[in-house]
Amino acid sequence: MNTNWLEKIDTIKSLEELENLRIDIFGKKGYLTLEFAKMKEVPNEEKKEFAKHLNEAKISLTEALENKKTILMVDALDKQLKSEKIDVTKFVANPQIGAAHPVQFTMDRIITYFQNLNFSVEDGPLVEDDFYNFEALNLPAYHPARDMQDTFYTKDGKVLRTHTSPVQIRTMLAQKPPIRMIAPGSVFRKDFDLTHTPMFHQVEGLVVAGEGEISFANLKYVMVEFLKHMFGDVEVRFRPSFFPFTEPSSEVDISCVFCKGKGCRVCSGTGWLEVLGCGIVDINVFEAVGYKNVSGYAFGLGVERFAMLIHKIGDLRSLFESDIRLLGQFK
Ligand code: 2U9
Repeated sequence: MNTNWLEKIDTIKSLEELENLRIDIFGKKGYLTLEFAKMKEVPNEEKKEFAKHLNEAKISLTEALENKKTILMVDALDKQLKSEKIDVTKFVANPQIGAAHPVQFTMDRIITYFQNLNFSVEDGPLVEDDFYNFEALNLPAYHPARDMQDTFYTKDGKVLRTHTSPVQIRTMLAQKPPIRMIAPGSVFRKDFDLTHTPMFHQVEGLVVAGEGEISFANLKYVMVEFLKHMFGDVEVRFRPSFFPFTEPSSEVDISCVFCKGKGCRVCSGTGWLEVLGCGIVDINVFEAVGYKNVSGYAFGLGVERFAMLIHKIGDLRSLFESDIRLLGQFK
C-alpha cells in the first residue's frame, strides 16, 4: 500500500492535486489516520510491529509529499520567470521621450540667469515658524496678510510658507553681507479660482551690501535685463506700489507678449502685463535680523505666470493636470 501512495505522489502535476492527495493520506478520514485508528483492535503482541510499520509509512509519505511540493514550486517559479522575462537590450522603434514640465523649464531658465550673475540658490522648509514667514518681514501680528482665510495654519501654530521670503531671512541670519541670492520653491495660499491655485511656485531674490552701495538703479537694471532674457524684445515699465518688506516698492510690467502692446483680451486692452514685484529692502526687515549699516534690494515673481506667458498657455489649471497631450508639446 505504501508504494502505491508513493507512486501516486510521483505522478502528481500540480500543487492543488498534491494538496488533495495529502488530505487523502493525512486528513481526518485519510488513509493513515484510519490505519492509526485501527491500533486499538490490534492484539497486544502485534502492536509494536504494527506501530513501527505505520510510523515508517508516515515518515516516508511526509518526506515524499514535501519533496514533491518543493519540485512543483520550483517548476512554477521557473515558468513565471520565463513568462515575465524582459529583454532590456531589445531595440524599440518609437521610444516615448519625456520633457521638462513648463513650470520646471521656466524655473530652470530663471535660476540659470541669476546663477550667471553669481547669485547663490538657497532653500528652506515648507512648514515655517511665524517669525520667518511674517514677523521678520515687517508683517506684525494682526496684519491682514496673516488672515486665516489666506494662510494655511497647522494645529501646532506653524504656517505653510505663503512666500519664499523666509528663506531670505534664514540666509541673512546664517550668513554675513554681502549676499546675492535667489530662493526658488513652492508656496501655499488659501486661494482657488481661475487664476490662483493653493500651491504655486515663486522665485524671490535678495541682494544685500554695505550702506549706500545698493540703489534702485541697480535693481532696475537687473530686472530689465532679466525680463528681456525671459521674454525677448519687450518694453518694461515700473509702477510705484506697496509691499510690507520693501520701501520704496514697485510693480513691474512688460509690454503684452500677445498683442505687442496694442491692447488685447489678455492685457485687458492696456498693452501691459504685470510680471513681478520688487523694491528696496525695508529697514525694519534688516533690523529684525540684526543687520546694521547695510542696503539691499529684493524681488519676487510667480513662476506659473511666467510659464503661461512664455508658452502662451491660456488656462492656469492645465499646468496642474499632468495631461500628456499638453506636456507632449514641450519637447
Ligand atoms: C526679504 C525682503 C524682501 C520679496 C518681494 C515681491 C516684491 C512681490 C509677488 C510677485 C508675484 C509674489 O508670486 S507673487 O504673488 N512678490 O511682488 N516680493 S518684493 O521681497 C523680500 C523678500 C525677502 C527678506
